Amino acid sequence: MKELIFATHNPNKVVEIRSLLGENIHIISLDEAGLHDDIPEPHDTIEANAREKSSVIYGLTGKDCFGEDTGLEVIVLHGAPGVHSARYAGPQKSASDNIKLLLQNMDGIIHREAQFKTVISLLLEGKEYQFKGICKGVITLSSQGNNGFGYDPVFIPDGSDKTFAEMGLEEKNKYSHRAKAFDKLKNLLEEKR
Ligand code: ITT
Repeated sequence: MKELIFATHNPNKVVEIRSLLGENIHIISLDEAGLHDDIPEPHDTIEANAREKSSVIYGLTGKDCFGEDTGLEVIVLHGAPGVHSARYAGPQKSASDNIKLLLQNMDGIIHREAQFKTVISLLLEGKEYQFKGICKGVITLSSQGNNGFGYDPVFIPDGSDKTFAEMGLEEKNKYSHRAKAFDKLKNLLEEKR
């Protein structure tokens, strides 16, 4: 079975990715690998931050691994919060603070189109592969639903009338940026088997 370390400290991402990758790929979380330090996200693009996560962990372990960075890009806010999505309302990385600020900044705005973008950086024997997944949708006027994490309560993907936070994981996986990116990763690993 293929083993990959996942360079994240977000347990919600680990749950989602285990459900997406199935039984032939064994995901080891950073906690399980005994790696507890924060990984910096110093760059101004999602692609570069994804690479930072995988290369830091590869440098520490020498093992095959991947990181992913995700941003919510709102058209009328010129792509914000984008690469700054995790710390939009400050370094505390609070989902409720981030949502509050986003809704405040979109107060009175009719055009609420947005997209989630996920970029995965996979390092296999030190060689990098990147995969992107985009999910288009709209930002709601208020929070709806209790599932998921991050901005899920305020994002309705195109093709649905529910926010991600009103969906179970299986339903979110039908639409999500993360599912699209990880399908591509899965295909590459299949090819290499
Ligand atoms: P790691 O860097 O440790 O992987 P993180 O939570 O900091 O975890 P990101 O920098 O990729 O992850 O996330 C940027 C922000 O976007 C952060 O606030 C997340 O909660 C949010 N986010 C990421 N994926 C999301 C999703 O599928 N649905 C809703 N919000 C999401």
